[in-house]
Amino acid sequence: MSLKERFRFLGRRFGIPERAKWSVLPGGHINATRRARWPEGDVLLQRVNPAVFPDPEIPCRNSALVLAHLAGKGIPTPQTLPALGGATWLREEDGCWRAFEFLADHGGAEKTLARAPEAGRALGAMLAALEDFPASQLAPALPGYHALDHHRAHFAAHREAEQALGPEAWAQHRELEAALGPAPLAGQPRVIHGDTKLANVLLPLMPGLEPVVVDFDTVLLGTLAMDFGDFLRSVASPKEQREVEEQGALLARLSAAGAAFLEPLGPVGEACLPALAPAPAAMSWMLAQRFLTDHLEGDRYFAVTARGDNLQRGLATLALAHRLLQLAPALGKALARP
Ligand code: GN1
Ligand code: MG
Repeated sequence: MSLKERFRFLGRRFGIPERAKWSVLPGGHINATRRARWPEGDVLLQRVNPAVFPDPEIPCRNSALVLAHLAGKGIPTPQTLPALGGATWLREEDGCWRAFEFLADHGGAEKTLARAPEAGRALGAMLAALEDFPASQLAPALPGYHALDHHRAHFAAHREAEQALGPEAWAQHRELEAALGPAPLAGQPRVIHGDTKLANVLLPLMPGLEPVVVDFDTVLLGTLAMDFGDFLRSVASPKEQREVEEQGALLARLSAAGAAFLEPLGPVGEACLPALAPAPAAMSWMLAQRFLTDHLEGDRYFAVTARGDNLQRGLATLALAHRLLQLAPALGKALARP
């Protein structure tokens, strides 16, 4: 059965009628996501990828637990749509399937960069609401996820990396390695989202609605620096492409978005400031190595449309990490300003 047919087949099990019109939702690198629309309904159906998540039920369970916790605290969350028998997700041979109501009055924050502070505030509020979530309820969805050492070791094992990157990118990589030190993402352990890119914050397209944070599959015990750094890396380059932007303009955008992110966290954020300034560079450097490793290993993890996509993403993300490293001292100062 083709993926298209699988979506229609699973769609019926979530109550999506034959007459629904389907469209593919692009953007994610891992899971397959489609939207089904008919006069009385609008649903997002998603297959969690078992080639990436060793047990795809784990992210489904973790995410359901966290969504219930957030909803209980009045944080706007995506509405889960159970399957016809009442199950929150369906475990199939080709992955784990689940559905949400499609939020047609919201749009991904990556489409309106000027609204990045709004997205940051929503992420900060979500993190603050996770402070009392019992981490013991979470199972690890991906071994080594957000473990910089793990990704560094995998990348370093590829002797052909230097040649594949070329002299300029290789020099950037070595400079980042020397400057960031052994543990640039360290900090007080706390439950974090784990994928705080702009596209995972849906902003309202009309007045009277609240932003909604989505994609809790990677929720884990991590540090504030990880979610903060990943957010600002995405604000700097939401499409993971080489961007041409004057450093001053970039710094102003990052400071505004970063300050908004920290605001709902109160003094917690302030105490962490020195560790937070290099975090965007560190998260970008880690992601670059993940893309590059996947390229060198034949694109088994991040979806590509053509051979070379992960190399391009990796090189662009590495160049970004290098720019973010140069900006780190100024970013630290800008965030510390009262
Ligand atoms: C992946 O699939 P998506 O786009 O939600 C990745 C994140 C990366 C992100 C970069 C489970 O997320 O870690 O930051 O791509 N998720 C996983 O766009 O590896
Ligand atoms: Mg994700």
